[in-house]
Amino acid sequence: TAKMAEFEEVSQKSALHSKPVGLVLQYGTAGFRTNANKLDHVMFRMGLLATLRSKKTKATIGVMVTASHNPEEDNGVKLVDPMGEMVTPAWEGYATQLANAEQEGLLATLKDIIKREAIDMVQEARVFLGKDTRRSSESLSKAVLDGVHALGGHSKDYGLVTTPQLHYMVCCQNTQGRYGEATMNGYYQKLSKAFIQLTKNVPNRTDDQKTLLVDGANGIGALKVSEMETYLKKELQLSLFNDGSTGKLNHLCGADYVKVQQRAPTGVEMSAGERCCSYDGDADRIVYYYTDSACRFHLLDGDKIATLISTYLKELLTQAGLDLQIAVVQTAYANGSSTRYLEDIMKVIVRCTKTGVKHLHHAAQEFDIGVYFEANGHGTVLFSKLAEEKIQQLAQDSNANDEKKRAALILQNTVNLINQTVGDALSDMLLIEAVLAIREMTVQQWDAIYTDLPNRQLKVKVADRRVIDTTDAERRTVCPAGLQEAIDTLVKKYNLARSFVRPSGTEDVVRVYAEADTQEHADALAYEVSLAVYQLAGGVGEEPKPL
Ligand code: G16
Repeated sequence: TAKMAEFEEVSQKSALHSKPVGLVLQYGTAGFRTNANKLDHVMFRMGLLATLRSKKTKATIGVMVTASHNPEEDNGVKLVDPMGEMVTPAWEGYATQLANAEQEGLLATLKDIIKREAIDMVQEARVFLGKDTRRSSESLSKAVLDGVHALGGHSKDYGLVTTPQLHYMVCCQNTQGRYGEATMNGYYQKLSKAFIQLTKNVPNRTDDQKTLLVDGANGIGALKVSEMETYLKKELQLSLFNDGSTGKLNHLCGADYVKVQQRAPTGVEMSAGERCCSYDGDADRIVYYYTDSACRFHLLDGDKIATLISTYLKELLTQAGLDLQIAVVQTAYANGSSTRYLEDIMKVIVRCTKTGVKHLHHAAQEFDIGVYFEANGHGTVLFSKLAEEKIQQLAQDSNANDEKKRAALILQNTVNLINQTVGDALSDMLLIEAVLAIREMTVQQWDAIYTDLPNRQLKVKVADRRVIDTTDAERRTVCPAGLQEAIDTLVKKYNLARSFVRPSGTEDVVRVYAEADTQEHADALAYEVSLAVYQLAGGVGEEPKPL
């Protein structure tokens, strides 16, 4: 039968992508991620899994080959569900089983998933594929295709795309074009049209306001923002740095570097007051920054972005007279000042979830308008069906007064500008630029909305980071014994202090976050908590040192 032939094909092809005996990988915050030379078998098997997922959902599934913010030597894979979301926890479980099955157990594991999910193997399958600019991405994406084809799935290879562009294509395909056209041209057209609509009526935008410095992290974002620029018809003029022509991916540049190090990337020529932004390695994150006349560096991270966008949306809702509930979703990394500002001054609902956009995305879906951003700059805005309908109705209502109608039209273009499938550096950048233009705000005025509490992030190496178990959206640890008590004691020494630790789901480290009233105190607390992790959670290598 056809089915038997397919299993035979899987058997033969999998031998060409064999698994190193004993290698065990965990499905992390955003899929599998490790050194690229350990991933060939994982890619082949994720091709198999995506095909099964497509048969199960009767929809197109996406596979993105990228390790995003990780160093060039790493790679990884992100799976995209039909509406452009991340795959569900049950399927993350299957992914783990499939990736870790020894060679001789692969078919049995595959058949087990087919049985448990009652998958109709005769059903057609379609997988969209994308990859970032890493050297290893080329051969690893071929391994994915081998997996798809072994199970008889159809494939469309988009080649070099950003992660959010692939999410977008999957969503367009599965909504039969209602979300947009599943081509690069369709993506650029939709975003640029909305951006031009939003900015064209802003009076007297100066050249300075239309200019933005972009750090492309030497990755895929640099390529794609250059492609998009021609569509923007000079309404936004970009100076691109770290475009990948010479520098190394994510090395001393990119959103993660800028956020964690709290300093400008290398290779960007910025003068005082100029607006700059950095993408990460697959362009799903963005952070903004500038230096002031005293050469001090100012970071505008995901929290500042969420505040800017939610303030803007709230104002528009008021002007439009629309009664829609707006909420902001953050993680434990959100700066305490941002949470206080959102709750106390802005009076919006704030939710906190575990790290990982998949968690934030789901929490944001519970509201009419859910703005979600991780402090690292990963985020977007979700509009419920009801919210989109109300906005549209008002925009078309001939009886509505001018102010209401104008606000509704702005909201409508804003919806079109946002990539609702996942955080998207290009879309977020255009949104931020549009908001600053419409509200006639400078980057300094945006920065002044609230003042960040000084903070510090550190990494600690331990023998096995799984010994750390957390609760309360990762704000407290329950294992190993004594660690939370140690953190509590240390936090009490400082004013306005807060600290937590969690195992990273993308790197082999434990992450430590601390904030306090001064930078010295935040640094001291981060160091002391790192030392506690090192001592109580099996630290390896050099002991942490004071900063
Ligand atoms: C991924 C996830 C993000 C997460 C980040 C760091 O980002 O998509 O949600 O914040 O990893 O995760 P962790 O602290 O567990 O290492 P990216 O941009 O690297 O794909």
